[in-house]
Amino acid sequence: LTSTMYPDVVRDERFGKITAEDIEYFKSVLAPGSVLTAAEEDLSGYNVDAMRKYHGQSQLVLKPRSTEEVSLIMKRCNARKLAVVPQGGNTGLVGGSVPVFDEIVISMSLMNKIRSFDEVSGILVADAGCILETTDQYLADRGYIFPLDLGAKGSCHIGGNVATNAGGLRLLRYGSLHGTVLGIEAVMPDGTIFDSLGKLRKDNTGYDIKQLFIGSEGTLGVITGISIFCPRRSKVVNVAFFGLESYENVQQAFVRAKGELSEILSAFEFMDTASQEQVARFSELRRPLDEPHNFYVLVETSGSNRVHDEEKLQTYLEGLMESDIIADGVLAQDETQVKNLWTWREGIPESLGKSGGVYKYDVSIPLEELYQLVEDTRVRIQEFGHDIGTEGSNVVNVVGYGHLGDGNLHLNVAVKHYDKEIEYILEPWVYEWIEKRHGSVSAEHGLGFAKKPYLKYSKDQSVIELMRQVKKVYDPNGIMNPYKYI
Ligand code: FAD
Ligand code: 2HG
Ligand code: ZN
Repeated sequence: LTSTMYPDVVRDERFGKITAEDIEYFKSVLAPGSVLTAAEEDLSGYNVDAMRKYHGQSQLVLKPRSTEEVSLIMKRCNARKLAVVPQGGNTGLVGGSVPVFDEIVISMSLMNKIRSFDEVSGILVADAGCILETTDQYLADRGYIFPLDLGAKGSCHIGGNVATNAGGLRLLRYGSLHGTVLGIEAVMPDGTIFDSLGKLRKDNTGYDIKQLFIGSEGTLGVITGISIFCPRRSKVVNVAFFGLESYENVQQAFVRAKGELSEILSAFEFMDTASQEQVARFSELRRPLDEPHNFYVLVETSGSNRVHDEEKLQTYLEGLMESDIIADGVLAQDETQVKNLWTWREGIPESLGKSGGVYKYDVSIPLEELYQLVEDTRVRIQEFGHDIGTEGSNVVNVVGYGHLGDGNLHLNVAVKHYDKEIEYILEPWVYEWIEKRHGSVSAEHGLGFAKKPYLKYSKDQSVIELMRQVKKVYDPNGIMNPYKYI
């Protein structure tokens, strides 16, 4: 079997094919409604990713309700060498969450219970299939916050977040999941339950095996539960949005934010003018600033004393104005305005998705050169005879934005429809560009199917070899999320 979608990839014939007996078995061990077959249901939603770029051909979706059920599924799959793809909210952006051929989708959506929450320590233990926004709301009601937030919060699962090691909008403040996740429960490919669901902030007892699952993208096992350290929710949140004329100014504003807002700084996001025009095309909201600027920054502070926080932010903005670092700016006056300003940042991926297709590059680059990649990409696209913009048949929109505070650029190249010619102009050129600067080809979205050929631009061969060995130890039959990066 070859895929019409991926002509260069061939189905691995070592993998078994699903039989009527397999389906009977799954029906016998799972609750009614948990076994979805292509013969009886439309499985297209499980076979296509959020960008509608990657399409699989799975004929079977399983929806376990407990860790024991996942274990029974995996035992059978391992014995029969049936390949599987763990799927969370299916919001991943690298084609990792959908099958390539006929892999079984293990959807975690019915494993969505909070297991415990300690209101003194702030430690939450929950099923992997809990939706991020719902989990955060549960915590908000108790005065706490989930230490990760991102635009896909309404659909993505906390287990999916851990599996991709998602970064998001407040990594600058709350740190990486490698620090906040305290424990993981997972089912190994042979059905063994890996129980490392500890609730300790300090535990130096040898190798920290659970770390391997964070960012493993479904290639080592199925994450079924997590325990995570959640901070207190800040009582006062302020947002400022300002316009700047150069990337140099953006960096100056960042350095000052760290110095002057220091402990209350919770996000520093930057956006270029093309990204804001794209949001404006589809938004009913009034633009935050009247005049156009080359760059925009959204700064968020989270603290506990309104007078103190507002004074700090006001002084910071006035200082930037006086030094001609920013050209114009606004401060949100209430919660609605805070939300509206965030829309101009969080709404970028969705608005770009409305263009047709988007080539996404989620990269880490030393800050000084971060925006240079966007400019060089525009030049390259034009050299190949395309116009930059949104109107016209031959246009390509090149947009830059991202988590500046983390050195993470999102370069998005929006096209009317996915087109191999554009892809070949950009790849591997973008990754070679990154390699020269010792950056990362994946800052936060992972590798999945999309970046499989490009790992070598960021990781030394010696490291890749060790990764392969780890994969072999954990998953000797290679049934976990095959054809992806490892
Ligand atoms: P899925 O998409 O379902 O899966 C992603 C990967 O994890 C797959 O390889 C899958 O096999 C694996 N996986 C999922 N669940 C499990 C499990 N229980 N056990 C083992 N493996 C599993 N990412 C960021 O880092 N920062 C952002 O700011 C950000 N913003 C986004 C905004 C939008 C609008 C969208 C669409 C995506 C965004 N993302 C962002 C991408 C991000 O990776 C996902 O949103 C999220 O982390 C994936 O969670 P999910 O539950 O949807 O996982
Ligand atoms: C964000 O920061 C997400 O908005 C998505 O990581 C970025 O779509 C993208 O390229
Ligand atoms: Zn991001």
